[in-house]
Amino acid sequence: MTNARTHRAHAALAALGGILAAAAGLAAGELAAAAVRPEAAPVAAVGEAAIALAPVPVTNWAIDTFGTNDKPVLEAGIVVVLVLFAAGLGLLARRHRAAGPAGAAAFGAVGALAAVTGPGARSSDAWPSVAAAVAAAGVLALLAGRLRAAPAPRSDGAAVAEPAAPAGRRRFLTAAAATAAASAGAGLLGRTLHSADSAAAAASRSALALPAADAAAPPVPPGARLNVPGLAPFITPNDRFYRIDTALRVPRVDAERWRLRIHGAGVPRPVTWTLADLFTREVVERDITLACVSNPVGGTFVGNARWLGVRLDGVLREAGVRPPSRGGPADQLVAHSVDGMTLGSPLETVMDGRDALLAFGMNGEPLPFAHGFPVRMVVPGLYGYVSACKWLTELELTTFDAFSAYWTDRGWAERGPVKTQSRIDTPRGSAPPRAGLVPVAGVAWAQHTGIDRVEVRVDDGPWQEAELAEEDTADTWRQWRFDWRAEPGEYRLQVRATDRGGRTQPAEESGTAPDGATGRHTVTVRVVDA
Ligand SMILES: Nc1nc2c(c(=O)[nH]1)N[C@H]1C(S)=C(S)[C@@H](COP(=O)(O)O)O[C@H]1N2
Ligand SMILES: [Mo]
Repeated sequence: MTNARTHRAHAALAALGGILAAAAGLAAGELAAAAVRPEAAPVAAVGEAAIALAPVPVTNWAIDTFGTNDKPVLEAGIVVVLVLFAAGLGLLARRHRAAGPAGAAAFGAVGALAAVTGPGARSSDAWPSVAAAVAAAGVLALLAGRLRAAPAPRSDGAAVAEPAAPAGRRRFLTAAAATAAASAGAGLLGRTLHSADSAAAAASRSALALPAADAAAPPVPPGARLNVPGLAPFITPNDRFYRIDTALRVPRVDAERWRLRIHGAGVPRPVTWTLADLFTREVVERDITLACVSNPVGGTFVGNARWLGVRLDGVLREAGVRPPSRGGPADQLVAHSVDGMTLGSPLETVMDGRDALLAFGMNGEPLPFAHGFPVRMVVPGLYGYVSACKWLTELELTTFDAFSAYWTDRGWAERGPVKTQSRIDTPRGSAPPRAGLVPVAGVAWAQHTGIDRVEVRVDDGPWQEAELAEEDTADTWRQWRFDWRAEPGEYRLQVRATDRGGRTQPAEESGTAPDGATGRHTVTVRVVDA
């Protein structure tokens, strides 16, 4: 082997040592997290912190770019940074014995800090990161020590013929292989312990028999569904329903262990409910369209489902809660989730008689884990971020002055009534329509107000009225269609909706922050020869 090649090989081994030390750290962290709390695992904790600290434009960019994959992309990014850092640390540790422990401590401190400052964190959440740092430092010391026994060639280029070198390298490789195996084993064990918990939760979900509705929703009127290929289905299937939340790992709550506590300002009778308690109340079924404030004009963060649950106002009233208009001291209802998230709703709105629900069923099955199993809130007419708390565990009565919820803290509006919106689902760029009669179709929504008119415009032509599908309820979106006689060419199609209050969507375009996007969805369509 030439001198330079030996040198490179030695450096590669040192970098490998660093990476293996990091792997051992992560595995130890994973194992400790299984004992403490899955969210406290170092990568998960750093990921949660990154989500919490990211400025709103960055989160929006991530959601726009990666959609629902934003979280795996983030975790992968953290691991890549860690691997690079660890490789560098491995190189440094060849010369400086203190580098390994110092670097591991630094990373452990970042993990621990992220873990204890996350939403819903406890001080014990630091332990997995501490365990990770100790394991990483120990492994790095061991591997770097072995490598020092296999010294690199002198940089003056003098020939090396140190008999110890091959033996040292062999000992390094043995230790490296043992570390890799032990890390894989510990990591797997951690994951297995974690998945035993989630298996119990999954079993509780499969075993759950939803109660029948005392007040069933009438069937969706046949006229509410327009049969146009490419148009979003009137009811969004659960596996196609958008998902927006900050949870890197979807919380899996065991239905048997679930509790809902109601307490706070003006609650004379704080109560704690189990799922079985909720099931004994009057069970209602409602079709409600849920929309995200981060939905850009024309976007897909909106879906319509048939929810099964109990009325939120009834549950609150039973606990003695009065809305501000009846002299109650609280004006904000803060929903807490098992992962520490807080969402604040205007109490007056959720108690004004609309069908605000504590929902446990979604389209005929228990809520999927990703959509809040076992119980979430759904409030028609409010964006999800101020109402639709998933994995709900606590309802706290307070005031907007006294408490600022998670998104409000990050610059989003304190109150989030939905804005009237419409979307063109077809035609869209991918499949150019043929000249002739082209069906243009989409959905429009103004929950709890209702949609009264949808109009379409071709280029700068006049606004033309679209055909509206029959309304299911004022809380659901409404499909529409417009038959367009089109010649070959390129066109701009635009849509606007008018709600039951007579308000037409404004032309002014504004971004999603702080209180929801405005503007009219516009698509460019190329019509080809028939
Ligand atoms: N616990 C928890 N609940 C949450 C969120 C969250 O991050 N954590 N996100 C909210 C937001 S911003 C929206 S738009 C809706 C989305 O609900 P979905 O994922 O079921 O579509 O959930 C809301 N409930
Ligand atoms: Mo949202």
